[in-house]
Amino acid sequence: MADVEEPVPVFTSLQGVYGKGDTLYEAQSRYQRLKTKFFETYGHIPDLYARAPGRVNLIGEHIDYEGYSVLPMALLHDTIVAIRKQDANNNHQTVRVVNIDNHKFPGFVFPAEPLQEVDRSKHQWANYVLCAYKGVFDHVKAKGLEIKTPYSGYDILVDGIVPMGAGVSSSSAIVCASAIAIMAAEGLNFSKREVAEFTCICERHIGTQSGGMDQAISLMAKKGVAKLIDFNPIRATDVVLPRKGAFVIANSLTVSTKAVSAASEYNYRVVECRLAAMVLAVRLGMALEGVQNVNTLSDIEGLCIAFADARGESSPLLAVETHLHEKPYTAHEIEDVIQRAKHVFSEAQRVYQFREAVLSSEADDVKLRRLGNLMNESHTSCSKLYDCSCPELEELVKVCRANGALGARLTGAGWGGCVVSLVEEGSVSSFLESLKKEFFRSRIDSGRIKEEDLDTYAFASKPSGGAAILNL
Ligand code: NG1
Ligand code: MG
Repeated sequence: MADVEEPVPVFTSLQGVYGKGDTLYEAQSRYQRLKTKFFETYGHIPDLYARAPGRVNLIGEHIDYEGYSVLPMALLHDTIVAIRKQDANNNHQTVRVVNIDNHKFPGFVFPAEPLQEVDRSKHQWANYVLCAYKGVFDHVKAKGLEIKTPYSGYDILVDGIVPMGAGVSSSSAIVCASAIAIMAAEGLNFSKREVAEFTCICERHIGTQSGGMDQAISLMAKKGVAKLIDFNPIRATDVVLPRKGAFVIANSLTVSTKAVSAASEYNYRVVECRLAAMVLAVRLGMALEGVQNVNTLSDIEGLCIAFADARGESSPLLAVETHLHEKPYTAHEIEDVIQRAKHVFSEAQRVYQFREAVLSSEADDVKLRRLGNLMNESHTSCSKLYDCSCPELEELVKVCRANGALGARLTGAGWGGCVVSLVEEGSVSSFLESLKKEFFRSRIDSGRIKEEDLDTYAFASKPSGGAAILNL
């Protein structure tokens, strides 16, 4: 059975999920605290727990929603959820959602009604749980399974340590963890692929027309390897990274408020890409009935390649150059659209080049340089062609490169959030020291962040494992 067709794993202890040593110890105290707080809040202990990790995307930015493969790895940072199904004899079934940090994230009560709409006009953290709740039952319904009424309610407690608004997918961590918790509380277990698909769809109720990278890696991650994620259908292939390399994640401290203001930027990009795809389809001779079904640039890649091949070249970029510049669209009118399409096609190629470099038999240091160069090219393309960077990200990328990063790029949607750098394993601590001096020091001195929190803003990470249900 392919990995993606396996059910979401169920563990009876933390050992299978978290590493030994400090991390396991920290995990133990987090789960213990969750249990205690659950009892204090609801007067019962939870039925079960679920966890889902955040991720860092190594390469392949803003191309998942265009149907192209991406290459992320899961972080150890995760969201954990404790859940209990409310007693069946209670006539007032509700979905109660509380956060362990209830000062910052106040609790909510929703009616136990899985078909309710998510109110986008009020951006509140518990909407992510509501999306998951809706997603599980939309999926149950889509499968033709019976949903018993009256609907059962749940008591839910959430503890997330994935940095927020940082492009490392705190949103999908909470959606995926909540979804598998509700699924398990209902006695259901769908395959990782199914959960990845329906959580991608249900997270869109937040308001962004996102692709499926974050949910897919959160569910399909495997300890020690990054994953090449393909879409339509979702597949996940192990990518074993060179041992001598390490990835360092550093936060630009500019929040990428994608679910609020940057949502429009993100959604514009989705629309611009669709526009580019439709114009290219028409230009390349597709019949109008066909054009209606064109949604993404990957839908018309075949046409682009056929066109380019006829000219003796084989890149979809040639079709972009030739066809998107022609009248009646003036270059000015369509400039953005051309740039977006160029980014998507070239970024899609870089993902495969990255994977090829990883698989090549070259020495580790040669490999690492190639990977670093691809990451740098990816950043330039995001910044110049896709226009999803910001001054703080540019500054941080520069600092990373000047201090030994073999490659450094924005990760996640951009417009703020984190930079991921590839550095040699042996120089991780000196690299972190340099970032502290050259980027974070002034921000600590000005009181923007606290020195003791620095390791939540800059850290090295190895690929960690995927989402799991825990019967502790
Ligand atoms: P972040 O910014 O990490 O939430 C978003 C999308 C991804 C992908 C990246 C850009 C969501 C849930 N995720 O990630 O699907 O498109 O941007 O590559 O919106
Ligand atoms: Mg997100």
